[in-house]
Amino acid sequence: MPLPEQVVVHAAELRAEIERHNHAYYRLDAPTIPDAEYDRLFRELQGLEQQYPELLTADSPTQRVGAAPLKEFPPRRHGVPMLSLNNAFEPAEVEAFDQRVRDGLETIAAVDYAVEPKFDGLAISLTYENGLFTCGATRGDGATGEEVTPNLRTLRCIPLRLVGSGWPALIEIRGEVLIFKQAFADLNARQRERGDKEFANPRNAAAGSLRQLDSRITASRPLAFFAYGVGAGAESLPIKTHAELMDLLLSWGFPVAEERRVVQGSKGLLGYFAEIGAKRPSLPYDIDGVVYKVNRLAAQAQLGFVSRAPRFAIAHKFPAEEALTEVLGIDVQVGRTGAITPVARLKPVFVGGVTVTNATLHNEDEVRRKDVRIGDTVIVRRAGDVIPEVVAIVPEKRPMKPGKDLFDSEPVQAPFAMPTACPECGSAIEKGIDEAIARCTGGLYCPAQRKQALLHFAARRAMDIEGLGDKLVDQMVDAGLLHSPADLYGLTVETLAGLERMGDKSAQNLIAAIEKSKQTTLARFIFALGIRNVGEATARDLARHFGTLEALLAADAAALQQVPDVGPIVAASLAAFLGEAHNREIIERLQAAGVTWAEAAPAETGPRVFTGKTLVLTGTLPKLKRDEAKMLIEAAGGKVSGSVSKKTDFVVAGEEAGSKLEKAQELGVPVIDETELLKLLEKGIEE
Ligand code: 9MJ
Repeated sequence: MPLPEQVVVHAAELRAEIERHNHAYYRLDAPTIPDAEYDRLFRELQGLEQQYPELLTADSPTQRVGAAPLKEFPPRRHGVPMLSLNNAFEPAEVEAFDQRVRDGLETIAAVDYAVEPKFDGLAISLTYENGLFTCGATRGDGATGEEVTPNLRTLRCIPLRLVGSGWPALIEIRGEVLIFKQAFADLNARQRERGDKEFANPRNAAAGSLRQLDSRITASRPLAFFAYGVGAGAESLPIKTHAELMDLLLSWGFPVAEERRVVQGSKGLLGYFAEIGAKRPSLPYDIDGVVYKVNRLAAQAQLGFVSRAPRFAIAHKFPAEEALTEVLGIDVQVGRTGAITPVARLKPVFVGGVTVTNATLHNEDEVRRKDVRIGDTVIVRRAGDVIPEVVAIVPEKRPMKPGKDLFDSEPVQAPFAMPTACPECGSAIEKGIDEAIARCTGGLYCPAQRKQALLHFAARRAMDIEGLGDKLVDQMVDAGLLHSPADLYGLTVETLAGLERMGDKSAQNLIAAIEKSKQTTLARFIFALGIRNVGEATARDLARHFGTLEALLAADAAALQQVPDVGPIVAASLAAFLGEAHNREIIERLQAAGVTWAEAAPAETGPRVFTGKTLVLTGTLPKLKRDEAKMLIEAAGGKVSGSVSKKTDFVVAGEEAGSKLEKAQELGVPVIDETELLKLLEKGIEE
């Protein structure tokens, strides 16, 4: 059917009107029309779009109701990494932060800080291309997240098209998805009525709602969003401060914190902390602290980054919440690397937004120092998503045997004693000299370590084997089917189908997921091996440095320490792991089973392409300001130096480059221009 002009116009009018009502309802909390009238407009637009499918646009409000379920979330590499923030808890730490900032900026004057609440939700990145929302992703590991675009489309407070003007062709908006307190209470009431499981707290509910393969479920959840930053595209904004950035985001249609402000110096920071702390109970959403950011963007660039967090910002967290409860028992848990952790089993208690039934006692010395015994009343602390811990006992409440008077009674329970053998496998428990942590010496012989090693191996950020959960791993290890990760690749549908609660279809799915995991990256593979002290970031650094597994396997402790960020401890863990014949055998079997990766794939070169590299900037770059270029290079792990030497890896030269360019040419240091710099930042260095 041809598309009549007046239909196009009418659809555009309907869309504009619906978005206006959305804005009034969801953003201003001031509905402008009755629900029934809104529904009528919405259905009219839906009807038109059904009749003329070519009318449908990506930014139509009808697209907010959810789309057909996905099979999985595709990975999404962020244009600029999503940073995390360092934390401060005490005023002295805030003062130290302010001092570092002033030292870095070489000023004694009070620094202007943009301050804002710290939303307790989950961080996401929204990509807009020519003003149109095209992609949204979770933070993930900071470099790569999961794409959840259809889910984010359902959030009425996220603009599908930017309003106003002045945005670059491509921009990443950073912010937090959360659920307001009242909406959370209503959601849980609904869950209860339906007999569905209730959510522990708004943060979990928000995270669970956003990670739905079926976006229609997300659409039914009351998710909200606040913007607080920009990733890619920041360099071309006509602004000088973070406060201006927030105003700009607001003008484009994003909700931003009303409580944002600019204050001066550490006094201003602490004053704001006290003010928001007092307001916290009456805020409509949960916050777990406040965030301080150096206001001037040029100053931010000058301060740069340390590791994966900016030096120009810090999160000042509220104190953890505490509650009293009773110790029902003390067990020890065996971790993935054999670490033995004493754990207090507690009478369930609601603290920091969740019901806590276990709390860590950290290690033997801690239990002894705190003298925690069964039957004791204890103070339990939980901060944010940190593991709950026992802070102290309440001595007056300790159960005592009857005595002739107060001074003649003794505790009912003896002090806690660490077992000398692993409760899971019976192997000896050993503690190195000067080590706080005791370890089971059983290695992969210990089923507890084996189970966790397998779960780690299969984890999303490791080999990403979907469907291999803890119940299944427990069963397979107990049945003797799995001794090491390499055994996973010998499993068949028939073997699996014999397991409890495992239908043919689930067995096939799991085998398919295992098969799919064979194609991986070197960084993921190294991380998946579960080597002590080798986390995701170190695994990536190792992959990038060595390029091939063979080179890594051939490296000794000294060669390992050549890797940026690998110190003696990490090098020793790696050397110990690689020195074990059975670990090498597992690696060989995994490769023989077909686990493979593209060597030096761009994904592994990662966004931190300049780790360990020193660059020198000279002349005027066509697009980037000097401090913007510096910030990008530092965000990619590199250092910017003021002078050229033999150690310089690249000189980035612009217009009117002078003596530094000559020096580079003299020393044979590679010279690149801005375009090449940007290309390297995006694609990585081919070495
Ligand atoms: C939260 N969670 O509210 C940042 N955040 O800035 C605010 N988080 C942040 N800023 C840089 N307000 C990295 C994270």
